[in-house]
Amino acid sequence: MGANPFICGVVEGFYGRPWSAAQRGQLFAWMQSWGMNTYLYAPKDDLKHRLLWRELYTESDAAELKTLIRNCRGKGLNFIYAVAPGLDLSCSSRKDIARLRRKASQLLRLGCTHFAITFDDIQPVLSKADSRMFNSLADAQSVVANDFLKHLRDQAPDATLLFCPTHYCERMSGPVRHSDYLKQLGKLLDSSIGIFWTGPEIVSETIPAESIRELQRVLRRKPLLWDNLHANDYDLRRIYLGPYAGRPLELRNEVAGILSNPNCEFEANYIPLRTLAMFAQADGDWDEQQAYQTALKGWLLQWKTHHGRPVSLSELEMLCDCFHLPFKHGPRAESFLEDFQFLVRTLPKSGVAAARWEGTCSEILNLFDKITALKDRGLLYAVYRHIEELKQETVLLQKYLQWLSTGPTPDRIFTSAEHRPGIYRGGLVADLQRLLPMDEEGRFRHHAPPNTQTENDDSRAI
Ligand code: GDL
Repeated sequence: MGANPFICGVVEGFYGRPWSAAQRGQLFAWMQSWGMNTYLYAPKDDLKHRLLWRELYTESDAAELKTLIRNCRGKGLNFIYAVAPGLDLSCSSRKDIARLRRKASQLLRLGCTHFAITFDDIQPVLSKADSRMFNSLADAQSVVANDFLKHLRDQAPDATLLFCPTHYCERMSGPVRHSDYLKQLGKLLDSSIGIFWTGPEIVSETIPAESIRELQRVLRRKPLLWDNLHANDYDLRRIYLGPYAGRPLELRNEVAGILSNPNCEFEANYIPLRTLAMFAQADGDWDEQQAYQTALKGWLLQWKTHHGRPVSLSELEMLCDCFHLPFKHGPRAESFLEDFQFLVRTLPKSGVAAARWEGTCSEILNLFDKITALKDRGLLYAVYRHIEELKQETVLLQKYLQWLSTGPTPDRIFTSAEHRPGIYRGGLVADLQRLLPMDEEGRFRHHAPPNTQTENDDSRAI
């Protein structure tokens, strides 16, 4: 990774089913054509990356990895292999250190020269044995990482190493200038080792450049952003088709690079990654909305159908507005919500809001019909359940408004033949969610205070 070019690319670093060889092939082609340069292999559920990190890859797995590395490098991209030993690594065990080296040697033989060692999502404590040998968690992890780098360099002089800390965002570390853990990493880790950071939060809505300047001083280097903006492994009902957003352009001067850890559904990542590439290359001005529009046009080309009815740009935009970003709906989704709230209050009058509401409903229903004929079946399966769910809710709301406009008395109950009570939106998780209702801001309120309970309620506890 030579003379410090800005690192820009993708970390396959989520929980869940790792991407297939074909999906990674498509990813490399996208990345090459968009001018990205780095792919980090870190799928949490590749057993030999994390849970069974001590084990070597079998001959056939190794052959697949070798091909992957060759294909990645063949596209001019850096391939980085990450090992995540933190769940049960004993830093003081010579055997474990030897196993780490053995793992690195296998990957070196497969043609890999860039590595990462990751200690995210583990308990931030030293084991008893380790605390006899090391002063702190940072001390133990730094010794392991420095030894790992030395072992790599002994075999491949141009080898590089990246490091993911156990506290990888401000929510975990607290104010960075007061974090002993981060300060020690800064001091003890070999100065050539890049350190990952996800921003103020695990999933950061915004990442101010200033927050990184302070971190740089603590880490004594520019951190490398592991950006979880589009990651959806923590709530698989969500999917994020919106643009790279909430990061100012000057952030690029403060970090060594940005790797996006995006949606588990590979095919859903066109816009997130395309716009990240545009962000990394933007000259002077950066307009998220403009980048979004450009990426939408590019993505539309992948939405070819078998019948003669192509998906339109407006339908695709509506879809991406509906499944946008963790903290924000797209503009059309916002109007869709507002129009419904308005119509519920004003029916049976019609007007601009009613026309716009109906227009969006039709687009959603049409889109659903069209996507089943998509040529790219991978793309279809990536978005299918989300569009299906959107369609179901749309039909339900449409019917509800129709019913309201007939002027039912308040004691009447609305039903829909397709949305059967107890089945539709049913299941244990839905029941559990109802136990702890969320307010409009997504927060959970205190339950009714105990003194509002009746005596009868109390008797139930006996
Ligand atoms: C994390 C995990 C990552 C996961 C992401 C989103 C890091 C460094 N680690 O904490 O594997 O995909 O959150 O859930 O981000």
